Amino acid sequence: MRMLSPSRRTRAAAWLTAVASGATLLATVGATTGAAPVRHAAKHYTIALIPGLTTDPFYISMGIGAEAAAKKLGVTLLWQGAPTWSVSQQTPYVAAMVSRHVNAILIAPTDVKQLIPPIRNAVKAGIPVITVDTTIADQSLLKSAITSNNFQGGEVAAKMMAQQIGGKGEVAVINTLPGISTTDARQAGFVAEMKHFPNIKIVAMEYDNDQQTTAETDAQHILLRYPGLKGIFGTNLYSAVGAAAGVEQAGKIGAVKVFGYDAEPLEVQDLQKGLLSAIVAQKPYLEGYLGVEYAVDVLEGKSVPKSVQLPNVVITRANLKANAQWIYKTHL
Ligand code: T6T
Repeated sequence: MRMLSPSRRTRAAAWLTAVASGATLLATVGATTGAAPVRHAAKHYTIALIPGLTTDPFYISMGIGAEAAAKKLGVTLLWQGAPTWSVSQQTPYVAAMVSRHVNAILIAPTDVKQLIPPIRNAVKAGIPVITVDTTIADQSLLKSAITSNNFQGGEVAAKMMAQQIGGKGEVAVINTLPGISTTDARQAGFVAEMKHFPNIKIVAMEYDNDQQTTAETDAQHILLRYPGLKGIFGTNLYSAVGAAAGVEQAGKIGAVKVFGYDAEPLEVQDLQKGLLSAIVAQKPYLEGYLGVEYAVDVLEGKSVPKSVQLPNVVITRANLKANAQWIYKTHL
């Protein structure tokens, strides 16, 4: 079984400590260092960014982008959230930001339905809400929903996998949890695209609860049941890295093609080792940056796009160098 790297454990521990102490985790901007802001918000605003989880390089990169925009605009950004993917842990952060009367909330909701009531409370309190990455089923509550083209990402993973396995064989999906807008869309895109390949059968779809170690055991179990398996699609970084580790443990590197989502350093290492065939990278920095810009626009009475889907970048070993800018950051 592969364990978390020491750096990831240290990072997670640092976040946990900060969250437990109720610390404000990011930027008090306005700003003491760096270049002068190029544009200032009319008033001094405080904007909250509640990520899906604080320990995930995807959301850390989003936080860095949000911080850059906050600095540019001269607003205060509060980056606070739970250390693991959890509706019950995320919900109190929304309530806390409402009590704190922040000017706007950016949030990556951990469930399409269950985060509707807390978001509705924020809206009732007069706080505009924008979703970043994931979203909720009731879009009428939102000023904007910024995400990646998740369905297309799933399709492209399926297309590449089909090509690499010669258009036939058994394949599997390892996903996080049902009820998450992003990963549901990736799975749907993958399934839809595989319909074009009549000789490919999706034999298993497992959920790992956003846990790398669960994804790893899921992969091992699937391989025991389907020893001839040709491919696995891991719909986010923990699913992908876990699936790759499971394939490695089973001694099936190369025989089973693993396609993953996201672009954190562990995935890049797996790509270099040949454990992952390709990764679908998102642009979390840009999502965070745009989120803060839109929040300020909304607060200043300007219109913003109701929905934004950023394009993905497919990274393979061959084009890794050229795409180094899209690799996620692990530290703020
Ligand atoms: O894939 C991202 C994000 O887009 C998804 O909503 C949840 O998982 C990640 O944060 C990666 O772990």
